[in-house]
Amino acid sequence: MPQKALLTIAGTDPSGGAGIQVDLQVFRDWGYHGVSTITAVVTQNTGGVISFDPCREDVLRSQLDAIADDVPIAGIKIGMLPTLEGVEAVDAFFDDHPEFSDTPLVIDTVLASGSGDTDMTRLGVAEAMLDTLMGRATVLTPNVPEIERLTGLSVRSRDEAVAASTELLKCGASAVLFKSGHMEIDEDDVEDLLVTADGDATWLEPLPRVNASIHGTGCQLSSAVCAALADGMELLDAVEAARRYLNDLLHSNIRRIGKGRPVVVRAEER
Ligand code: PXL
Repeated sequence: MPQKALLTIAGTDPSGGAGIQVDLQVFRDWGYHGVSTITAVVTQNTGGVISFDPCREDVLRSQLDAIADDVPIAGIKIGMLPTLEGVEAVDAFFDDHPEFSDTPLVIDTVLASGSGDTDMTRLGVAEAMLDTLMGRATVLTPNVPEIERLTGLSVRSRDEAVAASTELLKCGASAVLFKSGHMEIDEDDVEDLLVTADGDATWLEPLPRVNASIHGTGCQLSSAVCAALADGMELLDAVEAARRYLNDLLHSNIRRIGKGRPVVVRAEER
């Protein structure tokens, strides 16, 4: 039996801090070979996103078919998916490959860049994702601005976070991992929330906050959850393990490699 791999369906980041480039590094950290299909070429550096060019939908689909027909896949992560045509192509791919119906699927609900200043999707894409792909997810990983835009609800308190996550689950996803990072309900720690379709809402272990705006954290958390689920962990354990993995990196491996935001590095300093 060939070795199982993890698949990321996402956009690129030339700086290596986010997107496909960092997803593959996370998969490697968790002991998996990474396979990747590109949804968009993003022109960006550590200073931010400048522009993006979506991959043609038939090219996205043929990348997916080529790899899915070849390599056994233990988990799938979807990141930036900026066009309606792209969403339709990926949704049709899942329709045509029912063998993935039990494969863990983590969808990072990327709507804007982590710094929040640049739209990463075209108009109507969030709604199309809600109506189609998001319903297939094992877990969605929205941050505050994303869950507010997806549900139309404002999230300023713990109760509102539970309410918005519960609302988001109406799309059919099995769970929502709500990232409270932007909210500062606690000055020193980050307390994320896991809400499952069977009605459980669990505030997760508080982890020490890093007081810097680091590029690529959402990409890395969702990829790590994907890897932990592929390992066979229960959802709550997988999410906690992924959060601890990222939090450790954020406290030890942060460097400014360029003029803009710091990133997680895995190489030795030279
Ligand atoms: O974190 C959202 C995100 C996803 N994908 C790519 C990105 C970013 C943020 O900058 O660059 C390629």
